[in-house]
Parts: sequence; C-alpha cells; structure tokens
Amino acid sequence: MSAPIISLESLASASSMEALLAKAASGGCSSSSCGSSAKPDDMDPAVWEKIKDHPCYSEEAHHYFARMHVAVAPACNIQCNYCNRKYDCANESRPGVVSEKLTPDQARRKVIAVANEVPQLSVLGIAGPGDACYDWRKTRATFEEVSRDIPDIKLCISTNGLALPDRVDELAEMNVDHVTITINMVDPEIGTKIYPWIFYRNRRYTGLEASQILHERQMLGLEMLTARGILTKINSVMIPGVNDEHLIEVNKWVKERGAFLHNVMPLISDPAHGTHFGLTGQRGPKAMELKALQDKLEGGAKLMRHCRQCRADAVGLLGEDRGQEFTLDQIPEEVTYDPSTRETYREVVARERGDHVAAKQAALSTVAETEATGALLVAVATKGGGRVNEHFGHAREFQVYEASPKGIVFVGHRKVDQYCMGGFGEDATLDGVIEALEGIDVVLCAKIGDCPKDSLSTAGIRATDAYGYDYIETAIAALYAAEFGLELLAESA
Ligand code: CLF
Ligand code: SF4
Repeated sequence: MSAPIISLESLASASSMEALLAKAASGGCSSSSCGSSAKPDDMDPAVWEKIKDHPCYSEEAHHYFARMHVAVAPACNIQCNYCNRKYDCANESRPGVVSEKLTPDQARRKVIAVANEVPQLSVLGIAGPGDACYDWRKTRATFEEVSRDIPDIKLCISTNGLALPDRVDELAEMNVDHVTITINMVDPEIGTKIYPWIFYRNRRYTGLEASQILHERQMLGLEMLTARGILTKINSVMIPGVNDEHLIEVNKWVKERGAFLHNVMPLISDPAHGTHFGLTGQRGPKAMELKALQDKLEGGAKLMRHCRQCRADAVGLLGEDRGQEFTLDQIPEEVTYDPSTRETYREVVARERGDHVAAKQAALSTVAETEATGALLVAVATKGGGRVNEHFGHAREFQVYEASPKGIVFVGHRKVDQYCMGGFGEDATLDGVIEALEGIDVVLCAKIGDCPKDSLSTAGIRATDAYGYDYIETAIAALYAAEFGLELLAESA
C-alpha cells in the first residue's frame, strides 16, 4: 500500500503547512520509513549534502525542490550557431525567449520575494543571457548580496567555459558548489561548425584557432573545478549530423576529468529565432533520437535526463514556470526575508521523501520479482511530489519512465499544450499531445475522460487513471507486473 497523500500543492501552501507538519509528526506519514534518508547507499555523504536539494543535480530532488534564475550578466564572449543575441543564452535556456534583465540589487529583492512565496526554492542560478564568468562583476555582486540575506540558498552558474579558469578560485571562495559548462565538442574541427568566433584576451579569433582555444579552456576549467570538489555538470547541445555521434567521445572526455553529470539537450532550431542554424535549416533531434543517444551513453558519465531547458528567468519546480508572478513591477522596493516557510516545507519534505524512497525500493522489488524481460515506456502526468497527481487534460508535460529488468528509470519528458480548456477539449490540441507521446506504451494520470482515452487508444497508446495519487514508481511497478509478470508466470505454470 502506498503512503498517505501529502500533496505537493498542500505542502507548498503556507496556510496548511502547520497542520501538515503536525500530521506528519504524529505519524500521519508511513511509519515504516519516517525520517529515513533518501541518500543512495553508494553515494558519498558529502556529495549527497551538495545535491540533495538541487533539482537539476538530483532527479529525485526535482520532485520537491525549485530553482530560480536571475538574468544579471548579459555580455557574452563567444558566438554559438544556435544563438541569436536578441534572446537568452541557448546553452542553458530555451531559445527564442527574452528574459527580464536585472541589476544585482533588483535580483536580490526578487530572490527574497520568491523565497517568501515559494517554499520549494533551494537554488539560485545564473544561466544567461550571456556568460556568467565573462560578465563576472555582476555575477559576483549578485551572489554576494543574495547569500548575505539567504545563507542556505545554493548558488549555481552556467558558462560556456572560455573565461571559467579565471574564476574558479573565486567560485570556490564563494562556496559555489555547482557549475555547468556547455561542451559541444572535444574535436576543434567539429567546433568550427558550431562556433564562428570567440573573443579572448582582447582579441577575436575565428575558425579552428577559436575552437582550439575554447576546447582547451573548457577542459582546463573542468579539471580545476574537479580539483576543488565543485560539482560540474556538462551540457551538450545535440545537433544531428554535426556532433550527435561525437557526443559519445565528449562523454568519455568529461567523465575522465571528473564531471558529475552529463546533460544532452536537443537543439531547438526555428527560422523565426534568426540563428545561423535556424536560418540554414539545421534540424533538432526528435525525442526518440535523443533517447537513443542517451541510451548509448549509459555506462559513461552519469546522465541527466530531467532537464527542461528552462528560461533564463525561470522560477519554480523544473517543468513549471512561475516567473510571471515575480516580474520586477510586482516586487516591492523593500523586502525582508522570512525563513519560516522554507524551513517548515523542508521538515515535511524530509518525511515525505523517506516514504517515497521506501515505496520506490518496494516497486523495484516488484519489477525484479516478475522476472520479465520486456520494457514499458510510461508517460506520467504529475504536479510534483513524485506522485501520479495531474489530470490528463491539465498536463503541460508528461514525465517519461522506462520500466524494464534494469528497474524503473526516468528517461525524459514530453512537453504538450494543455488539452482541457475548462469543460471541453480541443481536437487539434489532442492531436498534438498524441504526436508528442510517440513511442509511449501507457499514460498514467489522476483522471482522464473517455474521449481522449479512446483517441489515445486508436493511436496505440493506453491511458489509465487507476493509479491516481500513487507514487509514480509504485504505479509503474503495478502496471509492469500486470503486463509482464503475474500473467506470464501464470501462463507458463
Ligand atoms: Fe539553473 Fe542550470 Fe543551475 Fe539548474 S537549470 S543554472 S543547473 S539551477 Fe536545470 Fe534548467 Fe536544465 Fe539548466 S533544468 S536548463 S539543467
Ligand atoms: Fe549565445 Fe550563450 Fe553561446 Fe553566448 S554562450 S553565444 S549567449 S548560446
């Protein structure tokens, strides 16, 4: 039986926080695992401390914790063929989006306003537009100002790596534990197809020389971070026909140099974005092509598969964006940080997470006991908290899990337009949802009507709300056992 439901919405609602905490403390959550740690057995405790509340560095944490980005460092020192400077830095953010640029003081006020309202907030990231290490003065001032007011917030930056070696010591001094470097090649010949120029030591370089310098600086930066115990994530943009197969080599190089995670992101290419790739017809990969490459990379540097290519001013859980609630015009001139909501949230989540881990272990045992060899690709509608708790028609994305003899693994997500428009559904939108769910065997959601269910069935995709509000892994294990396990064993008996 799965644990009682403490939904993410109720966790995040300040008004019900005290009641929930009392409930959790009085045994309202599953007694078997209350307070147990979610730390994987084989993980160094010091590393776990750094990642346990970071939604990007821990897939498990992304069900509970949120990040926010502030766009404070707009200057950039290289040109990527998938970037148009009118928009945000596509190395970490969704292309074609313009973020609200802030001064360090505006950023400080915004972070405090968000921390008071969004108890899940755990990480402040600077992820473009521009390069955080090149536009360093503003990056540094922002981190210093924010950590003075909110000392427990984790600081995170994303960089193209060219200026990184010059900043590593300061990053270490400032307790920045998480740095992302975008590395799209380790062969400068391939780099010439991605980077037309760089600006380095007051000079502009082009062609092979530019890519050679960039490559050397990226490798040096990664090695310096590893030597200082800073966790480094590598982002690679998958560009079909340019660097897709080459990313296997990239994965090897970054693993050898101590990268903590490798995040392969699909190129998003659209002529309307005015980028070189967009205007020359370079396509991005399909969801199943991305998955096939990620599957090939398994066994190398550990993969991140839950990236959502956020906005450079994103706020909230990965996959949701509450940025519009916190635009500058809505932030008071004076704001004071109140730590109580975040502290209470963390206490409740610690209990819920212990339950979730125990449920996950039970689910993995169920899958193993079936002794089946088949695989199921399952798309889950969720609002967070690790549960099947979103209605089909309200979903803006589906989290995709693969159940197989290897276990139950998060393998990606599919973005969709919301199908239900308040009492009715648009057929055209449903067609788009079905297209986005290509390759999926089963959809799990909290509720689904007969009409979309029938349309999905016609497209060869089954959908069910029979596991609504269960933990995701619990639901998938039950589904897997029904599909392959008990019935097959009964047949062969
Ligand atoms: Fe931001 Fe990036 Fe830090 Fe996360 S995002 S700077 S590591 S806090 Fe995360 Fe967003 Fe993917 Fe980035 S889901 S785009 S990986
Ligand atoms: Fe654009 Fe980012 Fe590349 Fe600079 S590093 S060119 S901002 S994608």
